[in-house]
Amino acid sequence: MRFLSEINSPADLRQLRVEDLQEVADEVRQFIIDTCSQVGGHTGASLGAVELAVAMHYVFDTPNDRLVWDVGHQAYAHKILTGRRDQLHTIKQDGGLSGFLRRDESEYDTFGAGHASTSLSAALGMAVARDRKGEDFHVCALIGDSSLAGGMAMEAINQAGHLKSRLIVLLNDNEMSIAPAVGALSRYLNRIKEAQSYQHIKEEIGDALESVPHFGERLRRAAKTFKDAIAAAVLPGALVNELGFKYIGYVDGHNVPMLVKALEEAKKVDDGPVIVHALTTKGKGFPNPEKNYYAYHATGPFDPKTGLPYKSTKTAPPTYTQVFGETMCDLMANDEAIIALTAAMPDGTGVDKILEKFPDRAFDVGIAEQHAVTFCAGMACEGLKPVAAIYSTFLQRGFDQVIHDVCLQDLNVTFAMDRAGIVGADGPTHHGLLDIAYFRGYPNIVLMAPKDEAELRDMIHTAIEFPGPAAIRYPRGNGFGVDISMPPALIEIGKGEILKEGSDVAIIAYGSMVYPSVAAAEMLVPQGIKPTVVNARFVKPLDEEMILAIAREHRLIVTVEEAYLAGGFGSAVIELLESNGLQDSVKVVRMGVPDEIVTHGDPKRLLGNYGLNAEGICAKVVATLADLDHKDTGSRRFRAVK
Ligand SMILES: Cc1ncc(C[n+]2csc(CCOP(=O)(O)OP(=O)(O)O)c2C)c(N)n1
Repeated sequence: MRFLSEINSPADLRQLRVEDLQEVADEVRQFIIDTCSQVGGHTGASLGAVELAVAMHYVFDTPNDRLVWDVGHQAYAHKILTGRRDQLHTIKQDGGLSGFLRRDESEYDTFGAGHASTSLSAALGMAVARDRKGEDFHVCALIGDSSLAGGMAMEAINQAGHLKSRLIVLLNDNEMSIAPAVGALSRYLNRIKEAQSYQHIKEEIGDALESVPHFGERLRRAAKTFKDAIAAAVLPGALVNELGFKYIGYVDGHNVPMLVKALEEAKKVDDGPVIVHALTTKGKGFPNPEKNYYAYHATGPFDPKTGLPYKSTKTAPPTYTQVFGETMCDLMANDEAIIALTAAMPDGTGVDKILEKFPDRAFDVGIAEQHAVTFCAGMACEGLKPVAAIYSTFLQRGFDQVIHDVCLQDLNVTFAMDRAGIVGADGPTHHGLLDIAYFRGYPNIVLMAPKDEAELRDMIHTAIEFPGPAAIRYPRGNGFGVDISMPPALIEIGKGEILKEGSDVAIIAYGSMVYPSVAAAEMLVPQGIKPTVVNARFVKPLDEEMILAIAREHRLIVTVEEAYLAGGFGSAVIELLESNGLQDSVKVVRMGVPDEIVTHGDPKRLLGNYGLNAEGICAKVVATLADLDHKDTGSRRFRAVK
């Protein structure tokens, strides 16, 4: 590495000549390939943005000038150039660098990211603050073509054009989301590209006509009027003229000197926002002859020579995501009213298989969770049975739409909330820990969580057939390998399942915590403790009858959930007991995630930190029973003394 080993901050980069920057980019790209081949990561997304990062840190006086990245998954080159090169191999791992951006990780990470389409709003806020304070730095937001189509980004564009704030937007246009980009905006960006090549052709034609003897100039003028009329229809008119943005582009996003020139031009625009349109290739330089962008947006470890993933020899049970996709295909084959949706995560949610099999009844709406929810509501009004498969964390975006558009109108929409719980390497922005709390407060939504993949099948069927809103939460990763060959069956709404009957303690578990609770019970029995174990299945409606009966028969209830405790499943149990005057007759201990931000890293370790595994649940039961015994003896002794 001729240059990279000497670059410890962007200031070092800025000492170099423009002519050397392409080589710097090559070195950064190789460094990403070498590192990601060992530890995995958002390889393809980051490889596509190498030259953009080099050019931005060269042109802008970072960190004084503010760079605002969208999502942050593509920012590995930015991390490398801003003093984090030697920690890149720790990315997304316990105690290592975040896979996204965090203000507390580096002063160059001006705005935390992880969810899409935030950069323009944040950058505009910074630009407005700068102007109010009378300061003079540049603000440059980098955003991908798919994130640009997200609602928030559109709202920011609307305001930026109106305010005429000095703001630079670098558009990283690779025609890809995680899957191929979808939507009219993506078509619009293509039109810009076509229009520009058209402009080129137009000039060539003009030149050719001019050279016709005698009539040349007349011909050229006539052609110009006609061609201009067409050009006006396809040039980037909407963004530039109507929305108040200046436009520089398009630029080859892998040519650093060209990018530097374009960004230098953008810096000169001082009377409003300007967009620099860079064309990039996702996964540029990835060592795989097959152009499978879809697979290398993010990768696990891979062979740096072939780009092929290191194959695991273990055969694992299917993931919840796969089971969801397959179950939906089974159900959709028998019921034409069922529709499947994803918001830009076809492979992540299993909707890719549905899109293949039922292209007319499955939609990828792009990074548009809010729209996805209300789009479902509209379809439900007309008698369809839409199922929106959206990660728990991303459905936070559609909260109001779920309440206002779906629940309030009691519409039959099913929410399949994948990645509910602790997701691990992606960290705080991606953990799905809030969905119970954010939905539980609304009266008519049914909330459920399966104990395993077979129950997931039943719940999908149950939720779709339930005539009102229903949501199912299920975790990231593999199921337990249970039999899933049976056709999905309906489950009685609001009915839990007693898995083991005991008398000393009742462990009432929700969703992913049922199997660990069963395992904990097996560890308790040899210690002379007789546990009851319940698969709650529903947090709304709760199986009130069963829980109240359990409360009357046990002195200790332990609730277990993979979610924030505040407003969660355990809270629902306590509220039920309180409403029935049982709050003092049974001790309730709630296990779940406490009131703190959960970091990134190995999901097993993270769950273990909160006692959310068999050992932790067992230990909690043993300690609480010992405590109760101690208090009992204490109060007996106290009564005896009296
Ligand atoms: C609100 C939200 N929805 C979905 C995602 C998942 N996601 C992460 S990156 C990505 C694709 C982004 O595409 P684009 O903006 O074009 O950037 P690229 O990866 O192509 O560089 C998606 C859908 C997210 N991070 N946030």
